[in-house]
Amino acid sequence: MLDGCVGWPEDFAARYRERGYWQGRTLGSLLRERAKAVPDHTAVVDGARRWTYRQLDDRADRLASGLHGRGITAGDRVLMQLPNVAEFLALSFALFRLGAVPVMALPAHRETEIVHLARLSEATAYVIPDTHLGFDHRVLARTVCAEVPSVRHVLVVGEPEEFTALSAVGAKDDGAPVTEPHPSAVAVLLLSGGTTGIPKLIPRTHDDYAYNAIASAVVAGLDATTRYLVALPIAHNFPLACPGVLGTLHAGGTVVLSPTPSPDDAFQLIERERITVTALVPPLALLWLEAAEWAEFDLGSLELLQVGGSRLKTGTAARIGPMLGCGLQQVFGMAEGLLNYTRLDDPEPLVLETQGRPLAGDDELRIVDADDREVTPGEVGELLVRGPYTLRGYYRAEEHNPTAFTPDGFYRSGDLVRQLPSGHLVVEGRIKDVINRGGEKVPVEEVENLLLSHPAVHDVAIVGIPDEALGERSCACVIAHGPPPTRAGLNSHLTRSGLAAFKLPDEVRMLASFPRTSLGKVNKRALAEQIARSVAR
Ligand code: OOB
Repeated sequence: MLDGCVGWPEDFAARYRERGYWQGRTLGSLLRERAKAVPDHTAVVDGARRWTYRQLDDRADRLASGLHGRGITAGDRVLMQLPNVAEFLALSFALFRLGAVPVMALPAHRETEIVHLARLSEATAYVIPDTHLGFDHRVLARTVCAEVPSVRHVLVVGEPEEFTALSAVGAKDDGAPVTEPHPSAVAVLLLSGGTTGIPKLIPRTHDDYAYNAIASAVVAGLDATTRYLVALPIAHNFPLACPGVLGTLHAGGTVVLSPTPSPDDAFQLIERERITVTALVPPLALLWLEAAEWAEFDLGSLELLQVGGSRLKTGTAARIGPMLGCGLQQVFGMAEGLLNYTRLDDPEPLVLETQGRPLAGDDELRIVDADDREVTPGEVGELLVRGPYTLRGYYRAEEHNPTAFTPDGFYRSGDLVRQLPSGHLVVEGRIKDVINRGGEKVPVEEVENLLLSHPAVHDVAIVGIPDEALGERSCACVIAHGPPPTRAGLNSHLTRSGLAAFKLPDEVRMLASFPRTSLGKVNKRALAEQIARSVAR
């Protein structure tokens, strides 16, 4: 395995192979097989561009060989920050085939996140759009090059300025032969939404991620007639592989890319491309429900809407079928691995009220109390998990791993759940210090540390407060030095520090002191309750 990764113990690996979870296939080969079987079928639609399976496969091959010709080799990390464009697919498959490892950053990330990810992964290359939603990624690339010496290549989709156009790679004779990686090698590094401290990277192997996508495609009922709309950012695990893009391509269906998840873009594409399935986070599902009331588009082709990323309210869940005319699948997943799905033939109460049951027979779940003792079945506890597609350690995180995993290899999800006799889970809360803004994860400690560097901030604690649309929003509680800073002042400090906009506090409160635990730590639960009470008033 890639240096800095923790593999599965040999007996587990043998079992996962024997039981058919790990089939010894690479992600690159999934596309290759389909391209042989249905070369002229449309694989991807991006605006007016339509690529067949053969065209996508050829582009991936040419890019792989062109990148290799430029010195990018197996095991190299490539920081990818692309929006929902067809090049994302060609490049991902090129890297899978080359054995180079994409690091899946989101378009919303800024200097803080990107420099951290580039450094942590010692990325050789950084791949960006020229501009996206008014932001010039080339400016950020200059900073990344100046700060992170490992970054030798910047590849640009669009106008490259002093960098290299992605379209120039593999276009002429700059190629070199490529050998496919081993299926047990790391295929991709995903970003964790759910840990304390600075964001972590999650190694996913070809074997485990192929299982993730293929088994998910079965559970979501995908086949060659599937037309999957990528509405969420494509680099996120949910639209990428649950079953998302990889599952759809494996099934021989068509992937349609929406530039944004807004009903304005998505509804038009659903009608034009006869979309059958898509995935959303709860606040977007709510927005689509509202928009569907007045929108004049024909959404009749839609068969299934997957919703996950944060807790979907039962009331919202119940409106999806009647309003959008499609089935609902709740998904409780994590980039670290474990996926829970409600099944297409589950009775309605389970679909509306639970977050699904585990994907794999060999997903081992433990629900434990604060002392790591299993709770009585049906009681709420922290979810720990081990299985054929759940990581055994974060990338280059030797210090953090012993607290993130049990000694016998269970990942501590930080989620509070209870399990029904059917195996379905209900997510009841969490103990990790993350704010889940409707599926967007705000790593609290990262933001708190940046706020502490503001001269007027003496101490700060960020807590979540209930929000009708998002489920929760973030509130920064500040003890000031002298004159209190304003929210605008603090947010511009964070923006100047290069933090992604979705992490900026939604609210700022000035306090004289924080409630503390007996050990002197900020009692965040008490603080959150105090703030929620004052909001309610
Ligand atoms: C998905 O993945 P991540 O890595 O961005 O976030 C994982 C965390 C979970 O640990 C949990 O705290 C929360 O997001 N979460 C949910 C949920 N789905 C995820 N909380 C309540 N209800 C749900 N349905 O968010 C993700 C990955 C794959 C598929 C879907 C979502």
